[in-house]
Amino acid sequence: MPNRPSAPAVFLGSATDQGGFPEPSLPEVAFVGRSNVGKSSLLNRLAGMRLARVSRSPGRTRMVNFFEIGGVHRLVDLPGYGFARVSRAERSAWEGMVLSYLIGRASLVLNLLLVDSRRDPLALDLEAFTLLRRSGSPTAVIATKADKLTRSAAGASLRALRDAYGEEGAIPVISCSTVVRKGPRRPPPGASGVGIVQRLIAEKVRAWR
Ligand SMILES: Nc1nc2c(ncn2[C@@H]2O[C@H](COP(=O)(O)OP(=O)(O)OP(=O)(O)O)[C@@H](O)[C@H]2O)c(=O)[nH]1
Ligand SMILES: [Mg+2]
Repeated sequence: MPNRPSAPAVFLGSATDQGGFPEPSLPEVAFVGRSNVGKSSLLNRLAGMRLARVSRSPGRTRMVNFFEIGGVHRLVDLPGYGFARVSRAERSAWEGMVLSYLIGRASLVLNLLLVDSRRDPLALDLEAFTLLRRSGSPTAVIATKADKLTRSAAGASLRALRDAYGEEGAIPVISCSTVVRKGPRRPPPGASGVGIVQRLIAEKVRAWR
């Protein structure tokens, strides 16, 4: 998959339930993770353009958003979890929405669980991981914002996350950063992560059907 798709990336639409989801006619990659973890930022980097809204205030993505990339595959931005001030009803609405997408979606070829590199595995992340495993599609864990760590701290974080999620190498755990530093400075930790994720997506998309 080239860095910038030749055909444009387009927003297909948002939905909160199965009735609103597009036909499962192209392979799809789901982005799951805590609010503010960096889902929309990674999605935009992979699309090569600003498609999904990136915000400082958590909890902006409240629907399932579908983006089509080059007419070849789709990136699916799921609402974030774990933001403050959410009621029990809102939480179960979130779970219902995410499960209605994940379970039985024939076109789902890869789940990306995004977790913050700077934090130990959180209970909510482990719960989301369990949910993703129920989808029956392969999952990879993306450790985001690695640029905020020193190289050695980023290495230690990756080891801890591999212990928590890696299932002894069965689940890829990829350190990632979406910031682009200009100039001759050494690239930040995680700089090569976007390319690794891109190759993983390309592999799953190719293998579809
Ligand atoms: N330093 C750094 N900041 C990042 C990175 N990725 C995202 N951010 C910042 O983190 C904040 C949240 O990013 P989003 O991509 O909007 O996060 P999200 O997971 O889509 O959030 P919700 O839609 O609320 O669930 C923004 O201020 C981003 O600029 C990264 O790799 N490095
Ligand atoms: Mg978002």
